[in-house]
Amino acid sequence: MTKSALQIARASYVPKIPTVFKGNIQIKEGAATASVDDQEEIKKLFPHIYGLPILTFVEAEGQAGLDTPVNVGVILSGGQAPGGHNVIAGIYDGIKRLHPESRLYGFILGPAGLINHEYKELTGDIIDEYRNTGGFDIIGSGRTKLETKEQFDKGLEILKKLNIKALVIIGGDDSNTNACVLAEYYQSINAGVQVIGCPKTIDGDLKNEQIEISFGFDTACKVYSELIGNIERDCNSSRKYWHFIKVMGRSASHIALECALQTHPNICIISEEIEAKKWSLDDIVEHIAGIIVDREEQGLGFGTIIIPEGLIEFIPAIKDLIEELNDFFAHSSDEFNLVRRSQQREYIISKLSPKNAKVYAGLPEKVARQLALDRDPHGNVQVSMIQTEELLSKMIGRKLEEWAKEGKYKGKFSPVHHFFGYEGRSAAPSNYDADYCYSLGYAASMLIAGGKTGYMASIQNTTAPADKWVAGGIPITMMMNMERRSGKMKPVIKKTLVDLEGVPFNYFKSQRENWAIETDYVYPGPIQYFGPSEVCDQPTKTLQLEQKGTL
Ligand code: FBP
Repeated sequence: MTKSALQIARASYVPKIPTVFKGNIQIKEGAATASVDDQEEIKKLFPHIYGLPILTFVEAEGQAGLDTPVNVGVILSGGQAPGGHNVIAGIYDGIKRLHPESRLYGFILGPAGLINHEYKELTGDIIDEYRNTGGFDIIGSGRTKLETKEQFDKGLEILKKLNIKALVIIGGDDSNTNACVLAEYYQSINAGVQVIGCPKTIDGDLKNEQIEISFGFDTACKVYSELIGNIERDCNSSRKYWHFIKVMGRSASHIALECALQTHPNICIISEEIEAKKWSLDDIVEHIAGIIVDREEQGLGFGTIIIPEGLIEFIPAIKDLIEELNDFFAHSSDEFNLVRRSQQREYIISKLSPKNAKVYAGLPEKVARQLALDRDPHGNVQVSMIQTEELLSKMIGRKLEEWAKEGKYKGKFSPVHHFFGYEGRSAAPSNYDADYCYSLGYAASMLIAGGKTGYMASIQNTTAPADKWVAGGIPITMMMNMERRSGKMKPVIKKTLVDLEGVPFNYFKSQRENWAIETDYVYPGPIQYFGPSEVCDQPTKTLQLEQKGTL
């Protein structure tokens, strides 16, 4: 593999870790826990792993290590997120420290690798090639949903063959939900395999009181913010374009909010607020068009707008429609696939309730088609395929034309579209993600040594210097509630959306009117890996506001 000079220099970066990892470790157990909601149902579904205590690692006296080696399997699940390779490096170093003959096996291309028995041993040489690098290419990732007993049993065959005592599943809320179901199953049949989860997703929605951030969010937001800053500078130079920038985040608007906090765009839409205010698509269009007119009146015929990828699903009327479409496709996709493409739209309209049929019929052809595309394996609409940025700019263009006829707008509206998603998901991890991920992996190995299952590795207090970070494990059942998925009620980890009462959103709200008119752009520049800590080690603005209340 040919490497750039930066890659070579970066390979020797030693992640900063909590002090507790430097000595011998003991596990301190907290009180029994309960799920975040629907306690009775969750308890019934997870009788063997429900109510486990929160675990914290503390320094211990005596000898570290295990008497016998421990073989561990690892799976990367779902979308890429910067730092995944460091989680694996942390697991590797952790289990080697526990016993030098321990082995690590990676399952290829996500959960499918476990089911299909496709794996490779991750030796020291391989791990060294991937330290501090972006992407998931060390073993690849995939979105196969681990959910059936047949899959679990098939997986167990290869785990037994390789003498694997623990499986680490690195994934988002859905993948960690599946990790929890798998942990329960293996425990119920005394399979002798522990299952540990790790919180991954650039979307930032796998977080709660115990899991303060999912890995990859930090780096991805910094990459997008660099690009948004570059666009802002360009648009402030030519002063003629309105840039519509859609940023990833399947559901929650955490990425959009963080990028706004970093770059001060003229407009940033937060889906959760749209839902709370019950705004229609037309309301959003009028709002944005209104700001465009206000800026035009001050001679500022340009601007930047950040749009969260998941917006469409938060517009109440479209949300209802999508729910009905999801149920429809969960039960009737075979039948639908037999319908000719030219007749599919009419066919869907004929199957929907009158209210949703009307909303669907009113959508532009392209968006209607995008809403009817295949769901992901978890039954979700693939929002990254929906061109919301174009939909909005077209509707805004029409609105401005109307207003121009009425003499309310005199400018020339020239939109430019961008979608930042894949650009940031496999970026080389920032110092924060490199440190956080390595520590998560190391924590996973210590949970394995402690014989734990059904836990997610956790690292807290990450706005403090790394030596003060607090490491441990959180029972996954604690994060669960019941939700409707593909037409059925299922136990799932509760996604955390942007909190409209929270400090980050309220800080943004207090600034946005100013940013709309004043052109107060911030140009964050590229992630820095070498240099002073205040340049290289800063956590996200969201986390700083959440933990310190101020920037
Ligand atoms: P995860 O939740 O699996 O981390 O993936 C998140 C994400 O990057 C979303 O932001 C985006 O909507 C989606 O993946 C895109 O999926 P795909 O990788 O299948 O194109």
